[in-house]
Amino acid sequence: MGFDDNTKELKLLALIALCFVLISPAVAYDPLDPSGNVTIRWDIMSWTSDGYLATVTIFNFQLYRNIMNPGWTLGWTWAKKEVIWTVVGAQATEQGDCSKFKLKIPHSCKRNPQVVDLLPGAPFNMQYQNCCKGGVLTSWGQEPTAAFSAFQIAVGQSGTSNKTVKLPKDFKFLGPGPGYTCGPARVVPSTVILSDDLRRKSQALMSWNVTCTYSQFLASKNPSCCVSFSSFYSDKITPCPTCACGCQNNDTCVTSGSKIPQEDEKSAAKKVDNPPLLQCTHHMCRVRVHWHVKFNYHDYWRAKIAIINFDYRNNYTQWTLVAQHPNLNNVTQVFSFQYKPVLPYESINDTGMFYGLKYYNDMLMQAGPLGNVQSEVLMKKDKNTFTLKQGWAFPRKVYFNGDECMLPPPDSYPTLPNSANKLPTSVSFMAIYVFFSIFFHMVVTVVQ
Ligand SMILES: *[C@@H]1O[C@H](CO)[C@@H](O)[C@H](O)[C@H]1NC(C)=O
Ligand SMILES: *[C@@H]1O[C@H](CO)[C@@H](O)[C@H](O)[C@H]1NC(C)=O
Ligand SMILES: *[C@@H]1O[C@H](CO)[C@@H](O)[C@H](O)[C@H]1NC(C)=O
Ligand SMILES: *[C@@H]1O[C@H](CO)[C@@H](O)[C@H](O)[C@H]1NC(C)=O
Ligand SMILES: *[C@@H]1O[C@H](CO)[C@@H](O)[C@H](O)[C@H]1NC(C)=O
Ligand SMILES: *[C@@H]1O[C@H](CO)[C@@H](O)[C@H](O)[C@H]1NC(C)=O
Ligand SMILES: CC(=O)N[C@H]1CO[C@H](CO)[C@@H](O)[C@@H]1O
Repeated sequence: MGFDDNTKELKLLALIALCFVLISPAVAYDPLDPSGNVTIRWDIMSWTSDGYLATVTIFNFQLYRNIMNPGWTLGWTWAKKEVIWTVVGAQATEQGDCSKFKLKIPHSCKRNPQVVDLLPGAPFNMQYQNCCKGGVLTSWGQEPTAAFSAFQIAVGQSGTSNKTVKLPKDFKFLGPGPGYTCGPARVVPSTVILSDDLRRKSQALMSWNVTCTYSQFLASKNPSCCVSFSSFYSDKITPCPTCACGCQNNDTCVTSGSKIPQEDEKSAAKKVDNPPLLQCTHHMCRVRVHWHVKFNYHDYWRAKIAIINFDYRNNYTQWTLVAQHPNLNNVTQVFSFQYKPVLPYESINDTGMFYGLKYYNDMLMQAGPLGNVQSEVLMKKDKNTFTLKQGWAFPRKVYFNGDECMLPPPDSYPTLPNSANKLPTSVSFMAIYVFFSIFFHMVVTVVQ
């Protein structure tokens, strides 16, 4: 039982996914995280003489797409002539024209304000609960308690009751780059807020939600990462496709080993939204993921995964790697990364998320000798499906930080040599192991 049903189900799901892709490439839909979204919730906590005081909370409900350095920016357009008197735990990027005000000057008079988070360590009187993360949010799958952020906003000239207040319009979320599309604000049942000691519930006077979804297609027309393959049974390395991430910038790249200009290092330290400064490669990607089929034991097999950064200007904090492979339903052990299954459809357990260990390798350093992280995955074979033939041992899909990476074309995967049908003896196993460990190291460090 089950096998036929499963394949039918798989085919159906694939068909549905394909339809989504074909009908609307620009619509944000990620088959591995179908309900992934960023939700912005406004809770009016009190009415004031000319407006209200609200807590705005941003939730990153995406399973594996984090909001990276330099963080989120939230923008909207006021429905009336509202002004922002104060913001606590964040700040508007521009004050705008407040010349109409004489005594008390608002924080921002822009009709379409943009708000950014404060940096960690902001002065105490400017902090708000769950604020001040430099706009960085982990993904919900990684760490829900670090996947949301809040600030308080005092709004004037807005109406002072739930009948007269108008919802802001045209929300824009940058996280940190483009790619997100926000729906309209919708009034929702008032949020019930639990006090810190969990002993008192209070209720917002009015709440509304805005939901934003991500589309890689809107973010960039080229991928930002690519995948290369190798295996213990072949000396052929399948490199990333040429120009996998576009070759438009190949005249501004830096050849490996040359000195990075001093100013660049300085501006890099300022944590502004730096355009990448890439090492010259044939793929021109910011990140390459290498999947090496390392060992074939009797009941288990082992893959080695390396992630290599080619960008001299950006570290990846709290990076995530998602891989889809049919054998990920039987992961036995993951070395030096954390691992969590991603289960978009209850019945199919073929996708998982890898991420770094805190303070050890949760930051992928800028390009250079430290710009890589590595792991090994041990999987229990299902004797009915396991094979080294036809590239079965390689992942079907790979995402880095929520963006899908370009895979090599399937006909270029390492293939089994004809003689490999005989399993080597355990003595030569050891030799092969040593040889390919060295070989893998070469692949990671030398091959670009
Ligand atoms: C946003 O994500 C949350 C958590 O996964 C989910 O409950 C909610 O339905 C999503 N919202 C939309 C509009 O998809
Ligand atoms: C507005 O507030 C009144 C009481 O303050 C409440 O009865 C009513 O349901 C609220 N309306 C909405 C749309 O929240
Ligand atoms: C509004 O957002 C909050 C927080 O994300 C969520 O718990 C709630 O279910 C949302 N309400 C609706 C109606 O989407
Ligand atoms: C740069 O890209 C162009 C195609 O866009 C290609 O013709 C050229 O050879 C590339 N140059 C280098 C140095 O890779
Ligand atoms: C990356 O992080 C390291 C260690 O925190 C820091 O020294 C370096 O300046 C950072 N590089 C960039 C480009 O932000
Ligand atoms: C999915 O696979 C993982 C191992 O990779 C296993 O721990 C987990 O229990 C599986 N979950 C389901 C629902 O099958
Ligand atoms: C060989 C083996 O252990 N296979 C298991 C893989 O995982 C699925 C469910 O996750 C089990 O049903 C298999 O028995």
